[in-house]
Amino acid sequence: MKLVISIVQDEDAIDLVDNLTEAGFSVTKLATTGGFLKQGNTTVLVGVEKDKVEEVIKIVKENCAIRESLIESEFIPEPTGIYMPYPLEVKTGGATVFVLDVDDYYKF
Ligand code: 2BA
Repeated sequence: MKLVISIVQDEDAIDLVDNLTEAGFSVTKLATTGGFLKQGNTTVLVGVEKDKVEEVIKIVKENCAIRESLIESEFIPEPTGIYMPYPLEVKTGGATVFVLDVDDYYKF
């Protein structure tokens, strides 16, 4: 048995958990915080048989792909003196995934 641990952005977590659940996987969702940015993220735990790991990773990839979004950054002064909003491209999404061996598994 394997434990797939996926650290994902909060905005991707709901769809990810829904799709994993619909595909028949048992899922635990933890509210976590990244050590570098100190911002909230979500850690999703899925215990599965070895032959199902690829399917779990595929669902994570589908729901947490890195994508670019446009946000409006600070207002930048134009030569005319008017302050205009300046659109900025930022990357969102993405996942950090660990696959661990599970020595023992009990349910009481
Ligand atoms: P990512 O590498 O995509 O990591 C996103 C989040 O995944 C991390 O949040 C952390 O919660 C988790 N994570 C990533 N690698 C891990 C690992 N080896 N072990 C345990 N958890 C892990 P943050 O720590 O807040 O990092 C957010 C983003 O900041 C990272 O995105 C990376 O682009 C950057 N980053 C992280 N540590 C850095 C460092 N020491 N120097 C420069 N940039 C760093």
